[in-house]
Amino acid sequence: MIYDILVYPDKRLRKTSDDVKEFDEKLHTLLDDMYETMIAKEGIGLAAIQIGIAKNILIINLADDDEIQKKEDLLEVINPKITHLEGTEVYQEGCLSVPGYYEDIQRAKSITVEYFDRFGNKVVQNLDGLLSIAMQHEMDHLKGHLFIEKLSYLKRKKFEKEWKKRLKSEMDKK
Ligand code: QAP
Ligand code: CO
Repeated sequence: MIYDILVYPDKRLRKTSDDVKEFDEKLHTLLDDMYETMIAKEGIGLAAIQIGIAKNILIINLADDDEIQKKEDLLEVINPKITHLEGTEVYQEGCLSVPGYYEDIQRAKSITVEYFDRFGNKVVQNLDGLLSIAMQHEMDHLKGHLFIEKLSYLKRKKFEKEWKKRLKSEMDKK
């Protein structure tokens, strides 16, 4: 099932998500639906809160060197915690909940993250490059945060002005 994606400034995106307690069939169906939704909307990452479900669940599926998004590379991440951050890196980010907007964002370059897979097995990973950026971006969603909150004051003001204009023109269309 393909869900609708919540779009900024939907207040539900600001909710803090809760830990998953049961690694059951219901969780597996939700993960499958999140994957189907992410692929349908042409995303590389999705947090459950973006479809209105306030659970600590996210998925990431980056393209490989041949620019193919392979399901075998899919990361299913439940109840993640960052235990180490190192360095800084700037990357031009986007978000399915802020469609059409992209801006440079600074984050840690590499991280150590601990989480559970769909079966409740614990996973510890050191991440670098785009995976590290994507994990930090998606984990922000679980705390109710969006990447636009990291913009400088002036860039945020410009964004808000453009976003309002766009929402208004979409209203006028209807
Ligand atoms: C998060 O982002 C991310 O504006 C995932 O019109 C960001 O999947 C991971 C998307 C930066 C790594 C680096 C955005 C699709 C998808 C749009 C996404 C759009 C259509 C964004
Ligand atoms: Co996002």
